[in-house]
Amino acid sequence: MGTLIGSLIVSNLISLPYLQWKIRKLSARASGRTTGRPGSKWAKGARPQLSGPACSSRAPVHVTRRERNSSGVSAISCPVFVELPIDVLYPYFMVQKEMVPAKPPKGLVGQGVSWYLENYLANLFAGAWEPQPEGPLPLDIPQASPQQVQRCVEILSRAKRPLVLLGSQALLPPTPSDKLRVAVETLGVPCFLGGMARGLLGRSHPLHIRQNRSAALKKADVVVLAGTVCDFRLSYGRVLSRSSKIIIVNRNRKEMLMNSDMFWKPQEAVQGDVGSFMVKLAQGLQGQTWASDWAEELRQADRQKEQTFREKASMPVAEHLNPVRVLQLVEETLPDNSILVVDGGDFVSTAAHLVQPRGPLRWLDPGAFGTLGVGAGFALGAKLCQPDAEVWCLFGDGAFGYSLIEFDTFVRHKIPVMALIGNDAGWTQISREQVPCLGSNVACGLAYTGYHKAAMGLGAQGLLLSRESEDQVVKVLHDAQQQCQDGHPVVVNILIGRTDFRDGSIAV
Ligand SMILES: Cc1ncc(C[n+]2csc(CCOP(=O)(O)OP(=O)(O)O)c2C)c(N)n1
Ligand SMILES: [Mg+2]
Repeated sequence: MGTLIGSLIVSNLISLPYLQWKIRKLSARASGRTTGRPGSKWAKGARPQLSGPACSSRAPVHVTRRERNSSGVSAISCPVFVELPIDVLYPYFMVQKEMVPAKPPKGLVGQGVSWYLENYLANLFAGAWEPQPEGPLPLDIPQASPQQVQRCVEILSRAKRPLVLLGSQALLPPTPSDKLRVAVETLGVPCFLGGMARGLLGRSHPLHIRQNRSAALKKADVVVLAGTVCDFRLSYGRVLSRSSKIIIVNRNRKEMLMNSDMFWKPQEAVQGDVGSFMVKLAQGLQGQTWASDWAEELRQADRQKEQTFREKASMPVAEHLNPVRVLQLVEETLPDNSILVVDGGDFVSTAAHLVQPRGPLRWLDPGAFGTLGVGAGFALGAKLCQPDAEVWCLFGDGAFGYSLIEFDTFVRHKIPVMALIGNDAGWTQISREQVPCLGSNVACGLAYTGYHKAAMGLGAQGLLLSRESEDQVVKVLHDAQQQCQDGHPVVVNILIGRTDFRDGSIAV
């Protein structure tokens, strides 16, 4: 914990001033995600007028506790923003000096105002000197009841084609990822892994299905949505079959029932901790097996899809490198101790199909809102919290525009992370639909900018991969790794051409 806090404070202090608000917040989020423990951003001087010493009185502690109590953040994990008013950021005597006149005023009005201000001050700091409980607040995590677990056990025991969709919430404490993995393996149900659950089963596990999720959901007779919600990613629930029995588990009731009774209907809606539920489910179904042809059918569909990826990887592209091939080579080269940070449009969505995180809590992406610009902050938090990990960042060139300048930070503070930029000279995910729809590429075009040179200008190492170095991809990746191991941040600028890999997928 000490290291975690130390790393966070360092990450908060070192990023460039004009980006620090955003970058600090993201690095705190990355630390929370990669360690499974809450990360907090220490925000001194969030705005110029707030700069100055942090308060030495107890008032901010008092305010923070009140906020935490009322916001109910313990049930689900999410970023929480707490803004401290300026008048409680400073010590009592400083505020008193600013607020209350030093000499008692003479006139009636002056005395009235003074009386009002003294009262106001007393209210503001009321209770600030009373002892407050130290340490984290006790968490209030809802749990599935034994009856709910039993009903789910019965539903699953009768299933012929069960399927589990595991999402980020499954990785929240208190269940350690190893225990969750054992539970999922014991359960023996084929599963799709999303968010921070990606990588839970390692590489090429027979229960881990990666492709054709919609088709699998249509065929499954029982689906367990374990920390996965029916938002746009599941087509608001429409992707589920009306004849399937749906079990949904989530700590948050509102999230759990999102779009239910409109496009889908749960058979069992369990408001509770996902990891603990999975462990209990596995215990309740110990010894149960399902016909192997269902899992085999899903694996066969995976193999077919992956064969089409191989074909796409070998297709010639009009110019530069084939991104599918490049990403396949990244997948082959990625070390076991890596953390992947992904930030961009089509390039990183392609990577999501081809590159596998090597373990749970090792994949950081922009999340449901797809907010570009998370890369550098995530990389900073990940590397500081897990210094022994190799942090590999996959960027689109458009997204990298938000993160380039943080290479200055990485250089100054000797934070060796690696950025691989899929440079297709554009906001391709947007132009892919904009051009056919509106007939114009306006605001989507970029240039084949020398990002490796820009990084070198900031003092980082820069490498270029282009058509001329087509047979050097793995070598250049190894060179980048070596430079990182020698303590340097590295940018590999990979010039890529166009493929049809992402045609037909969402482009917003
Ligand atoms: C902050 C932010 N701005 C805009 C968008 C919309 N958006 C989604 S993908 C994308 C294009 C990203 O371009 P790039 O990173 O180069 O990836 P590519 O699609 O070219 O591989 C844009 C602009 C967004 N998701 N977040
Ligand atoms: Mg691009």
